[in-house]
Amino acid sequence: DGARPRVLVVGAGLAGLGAAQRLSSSRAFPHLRLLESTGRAGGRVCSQRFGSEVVEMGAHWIHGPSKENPVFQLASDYGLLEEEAMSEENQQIEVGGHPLLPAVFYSNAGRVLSPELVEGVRNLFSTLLDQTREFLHVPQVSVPSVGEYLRKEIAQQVKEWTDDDETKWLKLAVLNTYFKLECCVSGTHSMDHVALGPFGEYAMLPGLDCTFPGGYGGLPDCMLTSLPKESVLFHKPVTVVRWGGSYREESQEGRTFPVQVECENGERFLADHVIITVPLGFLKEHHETFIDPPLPPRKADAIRQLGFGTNNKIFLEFEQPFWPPDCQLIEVVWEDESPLVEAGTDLQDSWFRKLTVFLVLQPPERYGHVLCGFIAGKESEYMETLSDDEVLMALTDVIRRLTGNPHLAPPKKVMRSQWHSAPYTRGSYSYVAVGSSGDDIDALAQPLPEDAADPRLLQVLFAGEATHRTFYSTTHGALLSGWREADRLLSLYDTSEPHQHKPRL
Ligand code: 6YU
Repeated sequence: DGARPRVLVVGAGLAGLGAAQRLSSSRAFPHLRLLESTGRAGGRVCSQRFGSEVVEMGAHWIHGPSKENPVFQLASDYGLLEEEAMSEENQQIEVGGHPLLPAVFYSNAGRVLSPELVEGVRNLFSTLLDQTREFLHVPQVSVPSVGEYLRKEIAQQVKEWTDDDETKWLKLAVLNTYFKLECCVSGTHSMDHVALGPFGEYAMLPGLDCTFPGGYGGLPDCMLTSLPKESVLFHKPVTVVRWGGSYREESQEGRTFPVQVECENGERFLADHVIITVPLGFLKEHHETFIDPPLPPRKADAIRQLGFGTNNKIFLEFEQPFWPPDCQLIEVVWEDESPLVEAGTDLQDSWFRKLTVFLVLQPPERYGHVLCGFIAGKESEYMETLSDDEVLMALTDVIRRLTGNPHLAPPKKVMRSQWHSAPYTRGSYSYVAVGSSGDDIDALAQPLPEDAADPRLLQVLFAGEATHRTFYSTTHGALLSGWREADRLLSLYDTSEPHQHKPRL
């Protein structure tokens, strides 16, 4: 066994766990180690207690839960989903990435907007957004970003609107809410940062997005328990991955390893292969020192060019709901805003304006009256620097304005994610930014050395959501990327027994 290849996996998110699970199901890799910087598995899948219930600080839904979605399949196998989510009927529903929930639009003028007005604007926005996905094979795009395309089209349309001025402004204000919502979906500060040409490459699967009744974290937990206990090491932040070397262990005379991974506490691990699954945000900050010798220029460029922004959640618990009983989504409209007018940049005075949507956690019999607000971009990063009390006060003020009730009782509890400050994540998820394309995703996924004569000489492999060309920014993209790299290694070594691709349940 001593001669069998040694593999290290860095990061115990879904990509790392998926890779480790697949490798450990083959006898070819008895020397497998998973190094995780934090004290828990799951990474950006992160369920936490909020009072007596569990809420999601990271990934929320299974996007497109249907046969082709490996997260859905695995979660179903582990028995983590509700019957309804697994029904054939639910699997066939096509929502195009935006599930429709019963929503109420509140404006900062203290009024609820007419559903007819909102519906018309929503249809317009979703038609335009669909158009932005049609530029994939167009050689030359007229504007570089999704945001600029949408604004150009809106500016055209406005000229044909026959409404009175007040209605026109209101419609533009609602459109602006949709822009901010889209920033949350793409995890970006502005849709002007999201590249237009490649936007249609992100693939959507059929199925009505569903959640995990016991928390998303059940999935990484189950995956973790299927791994040999001694193979997973927590609190092991890797500081440098050295490759192309010839490292020797005292106990293993004669055998040399090309890879040496060093942790913050100085501990070192030798390997034949390492699969790196750290988030793109971490790589952006550290790639120059994290990998030694440094990455080839093409790969370093990909890391710089691809986008990795922030989307955070803010949970608020109320004694009494201020929203109607059937409402599942609260959307916030600032009547003085328009996508055609540059927004103010004063974060301190207006960060909360970027928070555009609150999800009402369902069912209320279970959660009580809990809202989950989403906020993306620089405003979200600024929010991370505030105290809980400051966030609570600012949002109480917003909600008082929305409801027109200056005496509305403040939420009794607040909790939020802080993904940009998280040292081993540095943001929320990736997007294809202006100046980059799907080729950069593939370049990032390319193993090293690039010119390996024999694939067995591949030393550094890359997985993680940002390395999946069509499913980036999702849990299924992450899981598939981990499997992809495990399969790459499995294919290099003759395994006498057929691979067991089903995880041990
Ligand atoms: C999804 C959803 N979802 C909301 C929010 C967030 C994300 N996503 P990990 O980071 O998990 O693991 C890496 C590990 O490495 C980690 O444990 C680190 O601690 C460790 N590490 C780092 N450095 C290390 C070191 N030096 N040494 C050792 N270890 C180290 N996805 O499917 N549904 O609803 C959401 C959402 C707030 C933050 C999400 C969602 C994204 C997923 O969470 C994410 O992709 C995966 O969990 C990542 O797994 P991983 O293993 O790669 O990394 C058209 C178009 C537009 C395209 N976008 C549209 C899609 C919308 C995406 N939606 C997201 C929405 C929400 C609400």
